[in-house]
Amino acid sequence: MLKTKFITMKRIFTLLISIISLSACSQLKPPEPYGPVPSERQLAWHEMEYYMFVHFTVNTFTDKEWGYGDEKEFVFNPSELDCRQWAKVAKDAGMKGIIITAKHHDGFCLWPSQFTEHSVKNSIWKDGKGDVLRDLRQACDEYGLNFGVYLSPWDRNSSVYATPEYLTYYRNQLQELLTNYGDVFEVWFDGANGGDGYYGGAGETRKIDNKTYYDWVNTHKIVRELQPMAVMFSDAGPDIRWVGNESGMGSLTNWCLLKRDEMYPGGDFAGILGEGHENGNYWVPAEVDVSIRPGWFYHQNQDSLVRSPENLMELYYSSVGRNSNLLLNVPPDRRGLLHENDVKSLLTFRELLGKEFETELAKGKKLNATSFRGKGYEASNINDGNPETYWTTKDCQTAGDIIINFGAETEVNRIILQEYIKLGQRVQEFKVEAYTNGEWKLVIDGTTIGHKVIRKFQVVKTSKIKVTISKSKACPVISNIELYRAPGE
Ligand code: FUL
Repeated sequence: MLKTKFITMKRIFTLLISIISLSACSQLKPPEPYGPVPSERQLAWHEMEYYMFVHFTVNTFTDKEWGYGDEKEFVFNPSELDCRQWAKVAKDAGMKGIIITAKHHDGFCLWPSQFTEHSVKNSIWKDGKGDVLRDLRQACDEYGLNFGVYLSPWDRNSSVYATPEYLTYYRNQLQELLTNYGDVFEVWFDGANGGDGYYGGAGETRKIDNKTYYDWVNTHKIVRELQPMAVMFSDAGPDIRWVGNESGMGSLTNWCLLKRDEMYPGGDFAGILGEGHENGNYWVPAEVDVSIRPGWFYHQNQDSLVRSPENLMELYYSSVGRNSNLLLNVPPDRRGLLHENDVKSLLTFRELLGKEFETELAKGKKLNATSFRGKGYEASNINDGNPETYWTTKDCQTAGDIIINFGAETEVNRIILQEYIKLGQRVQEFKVEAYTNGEWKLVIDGTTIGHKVIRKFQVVKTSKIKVTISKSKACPVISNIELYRAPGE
């Protein structure tokens, strides 16, 4: 009798223990991913944030933006071409890679493609033995930069453009680029398409149907097969999307999500691309492409129109600061070098950027959250320098706040916020407040966060900053918050 009683009690006890540990366990499990999440290649791309675009071809020598396709190969003749100079400048400027126009709309190839005569192999440069892509690859390796290619789908030189045969030609070229030049981090598919051109001497207008002509699905397969880590850019993805303008403006509300199936490259979607789709079913983040000069290609008469370091800073805030990557075009001149004015501006901007984010103010300070998920998900994770840790709440909570206590009156005017995007983009609304004269005062408010948001505000002197996630699709997951006092007001 006593024995049975003992066994029953033991059973109840064991049951209780397992219920307790189960609920504790389930509470401490990380949140489930919400909605689409980035692929490994997209995560690597997000980390890059800022890299160089290089527009260089026959246009550099003919002073054009769009070559007609009839340019003689000999016009391409840089006197001092030095890809190492480009790479050194990119590195010193804090950039993480270079994407080059391997072929622009004029069809001229910067590498000796075996599928056309319209390339460097028939130029005077290096007696036709040169290969800009090879030189750039080597320079990128030397300076630890990633390497990417732009291969214009529109080809105004090709006699077969607008026929099915052109697709084979285009894909052959893509294959050359993706097999002979090492790892490629991004393949840039431009959206400009069709129109008049040389087309092997026909000199006519050729129109194609953007939706069907290029059969993108099968072209994409080539990239996936040959360069699995490369992201593909176009105005409709598949991996990275155009931001919808060429003026350097990312959107304040910026979802990394897109209803990609409803779109196609070269379509009329510019109005949608800034914000993306809140309920998009694919992860397709935005890239801001913009030139340091008015043109994409070098024109001597624009030497005095290079963006100032301060202007580049504005671009940085409106791109990287708005959950986008910044692809900044710096076109080499006829020597084949980045012009002195451009270099000066880039390097001064780099210095300014260093000063802007010199001392992080939240480091080592006391952090509190009104609520958090449990052990392992504390507020202190948002400032531990580890991108893999984060603060989050229980699954049922879709709002929450974190207070950063400086311990003394401190001047602040910049904030960086990051979501842990491996679990999806969740935050819909946030606000930042400062504790002044005994009350919380609004400093800034915003909508989406995503990979990164950097916001400026007027200097506040405060002992505490509160970051509130006021609306989120699911429990907010914040991996990083930084605060700064940048020079100036
Ligand atoms: C556009 C092109 O037409 C421009 O020439 C430039 O290459 C820009 C980046 O993309 O669509």
